Amino acid sequence: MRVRYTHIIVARLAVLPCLLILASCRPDVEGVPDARPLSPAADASPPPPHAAPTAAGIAYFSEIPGTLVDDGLVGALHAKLAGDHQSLSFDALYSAYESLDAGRDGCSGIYDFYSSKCWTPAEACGNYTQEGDCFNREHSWPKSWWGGGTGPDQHEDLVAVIPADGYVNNSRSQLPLGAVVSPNYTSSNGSKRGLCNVAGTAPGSDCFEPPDSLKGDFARIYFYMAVRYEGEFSCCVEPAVNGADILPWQETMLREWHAMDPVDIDERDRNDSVFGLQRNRNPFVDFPEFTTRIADF
Ligand SMILES: [Ca+2]
Repeated sequence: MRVRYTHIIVARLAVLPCLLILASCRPDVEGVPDARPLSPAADASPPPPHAAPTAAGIAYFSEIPGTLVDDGLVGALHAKLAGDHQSLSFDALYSAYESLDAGRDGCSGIYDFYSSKCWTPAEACGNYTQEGDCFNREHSWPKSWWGGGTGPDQHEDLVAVIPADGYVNNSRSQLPLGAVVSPNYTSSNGSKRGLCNVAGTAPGSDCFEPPDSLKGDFARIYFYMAVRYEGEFSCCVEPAVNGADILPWQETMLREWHAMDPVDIDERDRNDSVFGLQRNRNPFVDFPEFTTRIADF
């Protein structure tokens, strides 16, 4: 094993100033054009702190040295996440969803990331003609971005393949995440599709924007994907990514989303549930400050 044991307290002390003043810990993005802020309300006051990691999260990452940064940290996290990963079958995701997110936003069934619907297992798609008809398994990092193959483990990765309304999912298709101006579709949970309003995107291109309360969740899923599959995707150059590398405009925006929508208890508990099924977990949910030690995803 390439990593050595270091007590987790070292890492926790090292990042304490970051936890206290999160904004000051954001990486230097000098030279990148200004991106649109999330929303005036989100800009008005500092966000609440991230939820503390669970005991399972602390134990899981305790062997990651607190001194590692950048490629060293990415390499150590990649080795652990890939080595521990026990993929479910794609078919098993539906039943896995039943044990995730219980109680989130008042949903004791299957929590939907693209709409406000709270689903029962029987409502899995199926055909749909409108929002609310059924839910399916959405690759939040679109599968076309790695060439569409169904081989392990990205195609059924429980961190990133999320329950989502089939109609809204189809509406997003493979659009990159981004702030939207003048949406041409808005779902029941406030997800929007329409013209991108983010510096660095191609003129006239469309984006898909989750509601503010989920922006950080998506950012952390993307950071996980970049690390878990670092060096594993030989395809493709897309508007937001190149292989498993997140392009600068997208990364700048996701880091803003990560700070403005901190980890809450629901997201943290979901990570524990994922770990129970898949045997790996999202490090950026347990330790949001890991992002300050990685200059480039
Ligand atoms: Ca959130």
